[in-house]
Amino acid sequence: PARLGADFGVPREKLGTYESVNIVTPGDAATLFQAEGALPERFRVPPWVAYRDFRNKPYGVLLKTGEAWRSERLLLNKEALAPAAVPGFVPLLSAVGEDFVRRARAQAGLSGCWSGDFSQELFRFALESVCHVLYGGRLGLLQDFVQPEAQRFIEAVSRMFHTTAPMLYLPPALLRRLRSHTWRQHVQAWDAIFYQADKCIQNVYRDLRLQRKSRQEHVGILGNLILRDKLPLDDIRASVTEMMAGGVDTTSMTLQWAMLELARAPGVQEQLRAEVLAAKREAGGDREKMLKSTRLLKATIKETLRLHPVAVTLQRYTTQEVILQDYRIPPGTLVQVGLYAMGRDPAVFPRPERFLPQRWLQAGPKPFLGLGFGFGPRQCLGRRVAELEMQLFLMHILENFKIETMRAVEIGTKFDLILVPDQPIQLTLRPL
Ligand code: HEM
Ligand code: 2DC
Repeated sequence: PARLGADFGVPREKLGTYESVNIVTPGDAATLFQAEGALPERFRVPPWVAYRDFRNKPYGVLLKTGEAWRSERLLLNKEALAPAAVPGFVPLLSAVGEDFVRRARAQAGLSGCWSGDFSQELFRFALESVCHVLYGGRLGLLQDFVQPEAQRFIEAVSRMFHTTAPMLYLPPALLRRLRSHTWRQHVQAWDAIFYQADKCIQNVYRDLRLQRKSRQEHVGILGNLILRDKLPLDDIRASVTEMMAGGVDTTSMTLQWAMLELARAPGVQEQLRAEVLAAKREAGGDREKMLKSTRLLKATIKETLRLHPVAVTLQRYTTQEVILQDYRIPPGTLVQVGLYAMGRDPAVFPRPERFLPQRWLQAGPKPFLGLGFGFGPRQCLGRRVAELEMQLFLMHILENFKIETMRAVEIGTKFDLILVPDQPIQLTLRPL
């Protein structure tokens, strides 16, 4: 069978001009990912490709394919994903977490607690964090005065995601000819993203050239890439821009969900706090050491991403025939793993509606269950940064505050290209 078709009865879905096969079990995900070769490809979001073609900008790793993707990705992995990068990241990310706590304490000052929708605060926290590891310096977004430029960047990323969704399944050729309101807004959003990222990149480049920074200082992921001199500067810029944009809404929304779940499960919150405080006593405050003995903390993030994945699906184009649910799927088929659906399937996760980080700590293998960051060589490039950032944030918060939620309303999920809460999440931080 060379093509998908009704005569083969393949479970398929048509999205505009795109056809895909959809799977929802860990077993099928295992089959799919085990058959992926050295150059895995996912669905390339057409408006993102169209923007770069329109403005004649190079693709970063997010949109590159084939060998060009692989060689660049391997170089980026060394700086951003390798375990060897962790000791460098921990102090940088921990410092931003501490600043958030300081700010929260100040905000709690008068009334004794800090309540509200923390989205904006968390966007700033996330941007400050990712910039600290990318550029090795601080923007100062957790101060009282926030640079309007940083604020514009944050708004541009949200607008970029938001305007992608309605154009998601239009073919790029059509998109380029489009002069619609949505397309123009989308172009504006990316323009703002590239403009702000370029300014940050230029600063680092200039400092390095003028040797304003000693080699001892942390030069950041960007500085290391420039000093290594193995990638053309234009490619470095493209991927660093992607990382800066990819580091805002993803971790901030996940942290918001994590805090909501912990507020609704005070027992879990207490257990987690006990783990963190015990780890702190043992490690004498050494954050890197603490991270080695906080299993429940890691499980909490997995559990949060199970119920609230950032990506509604993972996708791969098959390169060889695979058998899924007794169907022969030909090479070149777009297959989607329904991450959101799988996370809430009682056959995969018993009592799926319950927030139970402990389920990740039970004995036995858990193959292809924790897929929040994707899988294999094409998995999330920012995974290490994101995990450390979120773990350190939650550590600092739990050491200092009780997390409460004011309302008992159910909060749903909506698709804004990434999955986000369908209404504002109201939280309270109460100093311990
Ligand atoms: C790709 C999730 C944070 C940069 C991805 C993918 C997922 C994902 C599911 C697709 C992986 C695949 O196809 O197997 C997440 C989640 C995050 C997060 C859940 C946080 C909670 C970040 C951060 C950055 C980032 C902080 C930047 C520092 C990227 C990039 C790619 C990617 C560049 C494309 C990689 C490639 O194609 O080679 N992410 N992400 N992400 N992510 Fe993340
Ligand atoms: C959106 O049907 C729904 O991590 C589509 O940091 C399939 C699809 C393809 C690629 C996914 C996308 C969905 C959601 C957002 C993801 C993206 C790959 C990377 C991106 C998951 C599921 C994200 C958020 C990156 C974004 C980096 C960008 C800002 C430069």
